[in-house]
Amino acid sequence: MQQNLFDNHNILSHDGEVLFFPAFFEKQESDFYLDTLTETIPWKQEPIKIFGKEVMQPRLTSWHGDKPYTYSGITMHPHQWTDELKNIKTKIEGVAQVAFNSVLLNLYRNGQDSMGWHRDNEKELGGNPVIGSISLGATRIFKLRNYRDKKEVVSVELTHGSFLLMKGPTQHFWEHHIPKTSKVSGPRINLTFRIIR
Ligand SMILES: O=C(O)CCC(=O)C(=O)O
Ligand SMILES: [Mn+2]
Repeated sequence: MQQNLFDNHNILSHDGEVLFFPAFFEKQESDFYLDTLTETIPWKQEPIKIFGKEVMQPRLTSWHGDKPYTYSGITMHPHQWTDELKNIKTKIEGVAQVAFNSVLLNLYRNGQDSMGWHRDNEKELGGNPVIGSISLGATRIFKLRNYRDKKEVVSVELTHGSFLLMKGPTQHFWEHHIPKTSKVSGPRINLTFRIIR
């Protein structure tokens, strides 16, 4: 049964809006995107600056869109849109009701690759960023926690073919991350569509 893509509840009870669509793409389409993106994206391991020191990110990345993007002390120069990226973008825009102009791709090679706590609050994303996030491959846990007290934590399992949409004031009040896990050995691809002003 196709779920109703417009009738979805907010997984945050206050100070933000995060919608989760577990079966956004069917299995066959998800498998196709996982294989094709694995092969066609120019994946690279890039350094970031943490307290002025350069360290390698624990995952591979690629940036696609019209403009460069700077975060954690590095500037990513854009690659071209591929047919698959354009098709995914069109489909999520129908639900998000915004026009994305860029996408950051992350490849977590196994359970030891991860993403630290952060907010997507670079100023070129605007005041209330809309971030559309597709997951393919191994299921990983996505955690959100209240930025101030760090105590209130919300967890979501990001399954193959799922879509997570963050909007409203979420990036002001909540930070998010992908923890390491010993339970996962396979790769996961994440696409976070963004609007760069
Ligand atoms: O892998 C994910 O689901 C999260 C990625 C993320 O937070 C980011 O790229 O900013
Ligand atoms: Mn993020």
